[in-house]
Order: sequence, then structure tokens, then C-alpha cells
Amino acid sequence: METIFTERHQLRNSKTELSGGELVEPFERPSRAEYIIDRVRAVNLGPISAPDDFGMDPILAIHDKGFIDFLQVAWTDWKAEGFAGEAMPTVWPARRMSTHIPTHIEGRLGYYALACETSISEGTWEAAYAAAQVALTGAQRLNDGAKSVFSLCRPPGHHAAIDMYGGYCFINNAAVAAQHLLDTGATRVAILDVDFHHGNGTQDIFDARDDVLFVSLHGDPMDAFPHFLGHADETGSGAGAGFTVNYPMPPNTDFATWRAALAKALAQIADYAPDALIISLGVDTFETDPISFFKLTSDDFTTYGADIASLNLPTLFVMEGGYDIAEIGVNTVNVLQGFESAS
Ligand code: OKP
Ligand code: ZN
Repeated sequence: METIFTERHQLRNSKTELSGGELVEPFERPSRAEYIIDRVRAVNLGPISAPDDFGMDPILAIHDKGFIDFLQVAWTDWKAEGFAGEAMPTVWPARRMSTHIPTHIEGRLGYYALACETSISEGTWEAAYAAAQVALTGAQRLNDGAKSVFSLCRPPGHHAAIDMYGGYCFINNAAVAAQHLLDTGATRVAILDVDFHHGNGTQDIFDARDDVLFVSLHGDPMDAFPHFLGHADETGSGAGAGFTVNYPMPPNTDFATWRAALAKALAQIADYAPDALIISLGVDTFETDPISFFKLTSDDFTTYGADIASLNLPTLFVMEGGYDIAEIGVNTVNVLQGFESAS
């Protein structure tokens, strides 16, 4: 399997995450991608290629223009205020308040943020742009005939909504890739999100559409981030009714339970008969992940990679989360090797 990767991910190197009331080193840090690419090399998964540049149009096909303009200037505008720390919101357009977009950077941060743990820092936009190109290049490889591709995106993307960032995400890499496939010949694309956290951004983007089936397995939002989306009763709206499927699961969910939900998800994807499958691949379902509560082992990742291969669809793996960094390379590549061994 070919891997698409660029060192430009290192430009996303924020120093601060608000966690437990403290500013800590972010869980989503550059070494994550380095451990994964090291493992890709160690097992000779396949060639490693730099992304091509598809420009801004495919990003603007998914995201609001005002939001993308904001992401490009947020760090500069924040620094111009002379603040000592990294850019983070402290105020939101909460219930019954105005939705006018403020002029001041503190107001714009609150308008476009869905959470405040994710600081915007120097290079954040450049890395997010590069990650989107990594996803787009992977999608184009499917168009060119590849059976499967691994887009090693960093920063991740599945929490990024049409006009909101947060949860370590800025541009929704999987959604941008799905739209590219639809714009270049596909009729239907399925996105299966196996990250521990609900892909609220992806769900938001495709909520009212029937050309993308979104299926997510995740920690119950009653107990887990993003807390305000991902319930089982969210099934899509309008033309998209029935094309969103959520499997929230409780603390300490083990692989047997998780795999049973995966089997249902795979059957629904098979029924949909998509032209291509995108996996939002987070390995924060791992038993020792520091911010999650599922109990998958390293071998379980291999097993479910093979389960996904049973769909026999052109498949793009897009990297999302995973924060037990010492094991992130093994767990991620186990999914890809499990998939390949069953293909
Ligand atoms: C990003 B991805 C835990 C708070 C977690 C943000 C989590 C973002 C996860 N107490 N806050 O889905 O892996
Ligand atoms: Zn996650």
C-alpha cells in the first residue's frame, strides 16, 4: 500500500493545550506522525510519496470561505494584539446571542471554534493545508486505479465542520477527499469513522446529503468529546435522511462489542454500494490511549483491518487520532497490514 506523507506536518507544533484546567503539551504533537512513518518504513508497507498540490478549490468545496480566510490570518491577527500565548477562544455565540461575526480576533476565534483546547499557533494553517493535500493526493490515487492508499494526514480533520475548528482539527481531510472523488466521477462515497471520537465535523458537512454515507463508531458523547454530537438518533436530515449512522459505545467497551458494531456498519456500507470507501482512521480506541476509554489491543487493529477489506472497495485510509504515541505506529500499520492480508 502506498503512503502519502509530507514533513510539512511539523509546521503544526502548538505548545499549549487546555486540559484539565492546565496548559499542557498538546496530545496531538509532531512525533505522532514520525512514529507512524517510521513503522511504515520498518515493515516496508510500500512506497512513500509526497503530496501533489490541488490548490484551494477542493478545500473551499467543503468549507465556508469566511472560515478558511479566518484560519489563514488567525495567528497573524492574534500576534498583532501582542498576546503572550497561543491563540485560543474565551467566548462563544452561546444560546440566544448574536451571530454577527465580530471584528476583533478574540471574537472571531469564538465564532469559528467549537472547542478551546486547540490553540492556533505559527504554521498551523500551512500544516493543515498540507494535510488536506495529502488526503486529496490519496483520493486521486484511487481515481488512478489504486486499490488502497494511506494518507498520513496531520493535523487530523474529522472534528472540523463547515465553519468550525477544534478537537485538534482545522480542515476536514476526509471530507475534502470524499468531495474530490465525487467531483471526479464517483456517484456515492462512504466514510467509515473508526476514531474513538465522534466525527462531528464530517457528519455536519454531509448531514443533508445522500451522496456520502457517514458511519461512525465512537465513545458515547454523553461521556466523551465532542459531547454535543454523535448520538444514535442522529440519522441525517432532508435528502440525507438515513445516510448518517452513529454507534456510540460506553466506557470500557471491548473489541467483541466494538467489532459487532463494525459488522453492522460494514453491512450498511455494502448495502449503500459506494464507488469508494474512506476510513477516518484513529487508533485512539487503543486500551492505553491517554484520553479515550475503549479497550482494543494491538492485535485487534490487525483483525479489524481485515474485516474492512471484506467490503472489497477502493479504500482510502485518512489518519485521524491516536495518542499512545509509543504504540501509534504499530497500531496504525496493523490496520493497514490486516487490510492488505485480506485483500
Ligand atoms: C481528536 B481526535 C479529554 C478532552 C479531549 C479533545 C479531543 C480531540 C480528539 N478530556 N479534547 O478525534 O482524535
Ligand atoms: Zn479521536
